[in-house]
Amino acid sequence: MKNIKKVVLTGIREVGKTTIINALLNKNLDIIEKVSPTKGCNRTLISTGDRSFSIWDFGGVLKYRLRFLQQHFRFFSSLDELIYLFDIQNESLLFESFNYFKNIIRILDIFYNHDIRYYILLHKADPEIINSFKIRKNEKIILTSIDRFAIPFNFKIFKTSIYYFNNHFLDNQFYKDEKLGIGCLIKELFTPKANSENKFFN
Ligand SMILES: Nc1nc2c(ncn2[C@@H]2O[C@H](COP(=O)(O)OP(=O)(O)OP(=O)(O)O)[C@@H](O)[C@H]2O)c(=O)[nH]1
Ligand SMILES: [Mg+2]
Repeated sequence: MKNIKKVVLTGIREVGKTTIINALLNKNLDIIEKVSPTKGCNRTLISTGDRSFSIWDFGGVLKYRLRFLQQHFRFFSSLDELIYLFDIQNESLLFESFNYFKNIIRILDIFYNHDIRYYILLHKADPEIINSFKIRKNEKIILTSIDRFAIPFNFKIFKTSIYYFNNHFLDNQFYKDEKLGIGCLIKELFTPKANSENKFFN
């Protein structure tokens, strides 16, 4: 039987979770499709060779977020990778986003403190604004909040955008290297090319 890894993509509403999954599935993004807010949680299976990933796309609307936290045993158990998205463009939602992040981390720390890979995406860092004052400022706000909160886990953090999407990696190393997970794949496909020098990490 295949070893299926469970990956959760989460964050508050409209941060771009479903769009990333659609890009991974369609393998190209000529146009960014309009997506509706995710209702509840959608699961997608991505298989490569002997490996399969069950990707859980958590709806970011408040009523679903409350359900995931209250019924965490249904949603967070047996987790292999957690990918948390912030919308780095939307300053007004950073506080709400960080609160949700803290709640998830607390639950994982208390109930599921095992071998999970953690990633934070500072998403919507689009090419034309990635170096702007606003993006740098929001990045600082998020990183400072994370530092203050003293997360008990080791996170990989990177700035991503759908506009960097590049599928050159899909059919190559990722499928051959059994150590690489979905967080690593997202980094490869959705960050500026210059970043991809430090390609492989765990
Ligand atoms: N500028 C910009 N917009 C993006 C990016 N990624 C996604 N979006 C847009 O953000 C909006 C929300 O995207 P979704 O993928 O539906 O967000 P979501 O996190 O799944 O939202 P919920 O299902 O409500 O939790 C859409 O209009 C996307 O086109 C990005 O990298 N940059
Ligand atoms: Mg969605």
